[in-house]
Amino acid sequence: MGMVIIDGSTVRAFVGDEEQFKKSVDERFAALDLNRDGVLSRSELRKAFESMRLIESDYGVDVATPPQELTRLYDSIFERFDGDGSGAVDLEEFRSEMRKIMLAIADGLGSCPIQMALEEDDPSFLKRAVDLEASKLGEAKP
Ligand SMILES: [Ca+2]
Repeated sequence: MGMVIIDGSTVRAFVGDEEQFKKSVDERFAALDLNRDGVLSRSELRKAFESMRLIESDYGVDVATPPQELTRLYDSIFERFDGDGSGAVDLEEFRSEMRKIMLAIADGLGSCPIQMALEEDDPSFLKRAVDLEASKLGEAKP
């Protein structure tokens, strides 16, 4: 486990890197589409959020949250993702909502860096953002 410093610009650079961001989001979508029907169902999306740890870190939910409340929360997230109300989230909807969420995180972080503990194989998008920044810094060195 390593400690990394992350701020809004790290996240914004990741979202702004069309190729990297799209690749990360598309990979995640494919991994989450468990029955491979090309869309995310309510339960697939719920699993997504459980695995991404976005809920704990970004929605401020702690482990003591009652199950009914969590279900309500996941329902409201699903409805946000399912922009056209079709009952399933397609890749376009997933991309656009992930972009909004990451930008909201960036705004939340602002220019005030926070220290985060990340596992080397951490699957979160924040880890991707940090890796991308690190690789760019690496390239900039003589
Ligand atoms: Ca599916």
